[in-house]
Amino acid sequence: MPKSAFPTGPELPHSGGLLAQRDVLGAIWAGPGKDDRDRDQGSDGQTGVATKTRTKTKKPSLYRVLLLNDDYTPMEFVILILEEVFNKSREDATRIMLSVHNQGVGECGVYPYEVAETKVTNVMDAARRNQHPLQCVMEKQ
Ligand code: TYC
Repeated sequence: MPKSAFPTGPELPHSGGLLAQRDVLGAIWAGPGKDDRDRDQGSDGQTGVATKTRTKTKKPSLYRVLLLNDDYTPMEFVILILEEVFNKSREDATRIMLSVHNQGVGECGVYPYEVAETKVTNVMDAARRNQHPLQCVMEKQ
């Protein structure tokens, strides 16, 4: 609200505070307020109700994709999966593979639901085709 829009002064009795007082004075002296503006005449001279559309801005939920360790899947296969499916560099892929090998589980990336689901499916399909017991899961972040 611009500072000069409404006169300021001592509060009126029973005014409900300075804000309410300003609203009353504003309605008398400052022309239509924001609620009145909705029913103004447009350029066609007709009175109508302006509607506002709210842009949909819901963020998609994110899912963490995890690789699980096992004793049989070759390290090189896991590195290839991280490079091909998760677009990691060889250095990052090696680091993540070793982290899974040592910690039991490790994060490959965080994605919207359908992207995460596709990556899990691609990993599990590649593991099955190559007869490795590698497991890949997703969890809500
Ligand atoms: N532990 C496996 C090995 O010693 C390597 C491995 C790493 C397997 C990561 C799975 O997600 C995995 N060959």
